[in-house]
Amino acid sequence: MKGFWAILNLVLLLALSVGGFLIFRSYRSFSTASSNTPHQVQSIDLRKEVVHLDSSLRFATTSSSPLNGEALLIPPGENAKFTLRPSIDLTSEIDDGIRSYIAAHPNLEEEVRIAWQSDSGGDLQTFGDGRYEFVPPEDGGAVVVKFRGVIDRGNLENHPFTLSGETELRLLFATPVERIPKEFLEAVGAFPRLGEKSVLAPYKDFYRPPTHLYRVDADNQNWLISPNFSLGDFDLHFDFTTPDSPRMNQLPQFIALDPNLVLKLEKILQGVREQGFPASTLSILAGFRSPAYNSWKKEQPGQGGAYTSTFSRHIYGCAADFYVDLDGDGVMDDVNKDGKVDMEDAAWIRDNVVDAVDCLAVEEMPGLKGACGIYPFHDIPDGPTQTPNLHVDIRGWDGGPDLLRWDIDSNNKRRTIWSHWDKRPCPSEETITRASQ
Ligand SMILES: [Ca+2]
Ligand SMILES: [Ca+2]
Repeated sequence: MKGFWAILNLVLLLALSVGGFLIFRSYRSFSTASSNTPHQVQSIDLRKEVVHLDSSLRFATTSSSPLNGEALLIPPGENAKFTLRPSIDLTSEIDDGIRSYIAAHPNLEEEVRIAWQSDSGGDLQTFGDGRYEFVPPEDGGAVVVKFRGVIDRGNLENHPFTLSGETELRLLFATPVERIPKEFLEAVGAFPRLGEKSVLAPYKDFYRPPTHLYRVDADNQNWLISPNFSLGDFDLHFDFTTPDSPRMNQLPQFIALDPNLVLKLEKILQGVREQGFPASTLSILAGFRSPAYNSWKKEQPGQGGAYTSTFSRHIYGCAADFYVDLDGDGVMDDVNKDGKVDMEDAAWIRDNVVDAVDCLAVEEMPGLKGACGIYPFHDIPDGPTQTPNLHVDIRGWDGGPDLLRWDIDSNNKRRTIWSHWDKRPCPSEETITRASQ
C-alpha cells in the first residue's frame, strides 16, 4: 500500500463555535495506534471490556456527478467532489447500556473520526459538514479511496464501546495527455486538424484534440460509471491489426469520453423502457474510436468504413452507436412490431425516444443535445453480427446543424433528413419536414 491513513478529527466545540465544527487533521495509521509504552499498556488493560461494534457505522455518499454510477467519472482536469455522511446502524443484540447511551446522544454521528487511504496517491481535502474533494494524482487514472469512521467511547466507566464502519469510493480521473506513455499515445494516433476553410471551421472549439484521456484496463473496464453503463462499454473493443499498430484495441488503452454522452444514453435507455422495452442496457456497438482506428476503418474495402467521417464525434468521446436487444441475440429487436428487423426499428427509436431526449436537452440540458443517424447495418470491419443501429452524439452547438438527423437511402448513401428545429415546442410532424416522406 502506497497510501497512508489521514485522520480527520471532527470536534464539536459547543462553547466556542457558532454552531460549526473545527477540523483537525493529523497523519497517523490506525494500524500503528497501539504501542508498548507503559502508558499504552495500561490503557489497553483498562479497555478490556470495551465493546467494539464493527460495521455499526454506515456511510451515505453523494457526488456532484449526475451520472450516479458506482464509480465516479470525473470530468477532465477536475477534482472529485462528494459528501460522506455517517449514520449509526445498530444490530438487535446490542448491550442495553450502550443503546441507552446512544439514544441519549442524538448528535453522536457528528463526532465520527474519518480516516482515509488511497491505493494510488492523490489527496483528500475537507470542507466541513461532510463535504470533500479528492485531488487526483498527477497521472489521473482509477483511484479507490477507502474510508474508515470511528466513534470512540472506550473510556466510559460503564458500557465502554466503539462504533466503526468502512466504505470506499471509486474514482475515474482522466490522464493529462502529456502524462500518457508514448506507446499508448501512438496507439491512439494523431487527431485530425481542421482546415480554416472546412465547413466545420466555425465550430473549431469542438474539434480540438482532447487534453485528457481516460485509461481503461482489465481492472476498471467493468466499473459502472452510471447505473447501466460501464467504462468498458466505451472503449475500442473490435479486433483488428495493421502492420504499424498491431491490436490498437487491446487493454490498457486510453479513450476520450464525455460524461454528458453517458448521461444522454441513460436518458435514452430510460425512454426505451418507458416505451415498453425493459432493456437492462443499450447494446453499444461503438463508443470511442481512436483516430488511428478511425483512419484504418475508413480505408477498408467493401462495406468497411463506408459511413466513417474523419472528424467523427466518436474520436472525441462524444458519440455512440447502439441498438436495443432484449432477447440478447446481438441484433436489434423488432421494436416497431412489423415483423421485420430493419432500419425502421432504428427510426422508431429515434422518433419515440431520441427526439424526446433531444427536446428535453434543448429546453433544459444543452450539453446533451446532438445528432442522430440511423443505419440498416454497421460498417465495422470484421465486426460483430450485423444489425440495424442508431448513432447519437452530443455535438450540440447552437446555430449549426446541432440536431442533425440522417439515414441511409436505398443506394446505401447517407442522406440528411433535417438538421435543426427552430420552433417551440419540440419537434412534431407540423414543425419538421422529413425528406423521407
Ligand atoms: Ca435482438
Ligand atoms: Ca421492425
